[in-house]
Amino acid sequence: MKILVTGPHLSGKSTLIQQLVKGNVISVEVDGATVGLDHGIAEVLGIPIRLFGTPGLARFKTLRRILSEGADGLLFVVDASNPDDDAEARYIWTEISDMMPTVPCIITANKLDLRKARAPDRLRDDLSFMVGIPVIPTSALEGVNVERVLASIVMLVVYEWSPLLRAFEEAGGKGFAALTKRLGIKEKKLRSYLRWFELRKMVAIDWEKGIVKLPSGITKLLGQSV
Ligand SMILES: Nc1nc2c(ncn2[C@@H]2O[C@H](COP(=O)(O)OP(=O)(O)O)[C@@H](O)[C@H]2O)c(=O)[nH]1
Ligand SMILES: [Mg+2]
Repeated sequence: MKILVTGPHLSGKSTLIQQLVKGNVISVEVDGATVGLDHGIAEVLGIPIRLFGTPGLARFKTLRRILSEGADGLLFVVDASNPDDDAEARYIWTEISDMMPTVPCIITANKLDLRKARAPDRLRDDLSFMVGIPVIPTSALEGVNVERVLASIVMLVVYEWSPLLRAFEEAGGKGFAALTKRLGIKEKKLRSYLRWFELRKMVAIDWEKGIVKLPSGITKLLGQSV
């Protein structure tokens, strides 16, 4: 699974990714500002989650576009303590929601440890684009709520794909024919779906026997998403 971490410059994206991948991160920076990207692999219930942090400066739009390709979910990091950055947050939001209009998203109201940090409701008043999107307050610096943010976005992505994943869970052991029948699609289409999920490590496939299994973490998350 691939998750894009974006938001304005200095909102805490790199810090958040560092926390989530426990230091195993590749960063490209100059004077502490990410110019290229942050990348690391986190884990939720044994499912590897590839995190890609983008640069937050307006001029890095092309890089954000490239990094957004194939992303299954979005974490949008806002500095809750700094209203001066709201305009930039709006700008990046407009750009990214244009690039990936349909992927599941969570907003983190970061820097909650600072006295000036706005509570999620206050932040919603200031940033109207947040309407209808789940917000989780975090302190990336102190590691508060960071695991919850990751678990929540993974949950949303699994929920997004739950009709297909449920079909794989229920009929995956009976061969591809059972799945094509159940889903009402041709085998070629089924195979392309399966390759897509396999690439994201959301299914395990025995291509010769035509057996599809879900990793235990996915089964668990499916059980929680009713
Ligand atoms: N107080 C506080 N500072 C933070 C938090 N997250 C990040 N920072 C600081 O904010 C600055 C920018 O963070 P960074 O992760 O580099 O931001 P990025 O540009 O979005 O990648 C750094 O000095 C961080 O230490 C937080 O939750 N609380
Ligand atoms: Mg950074």
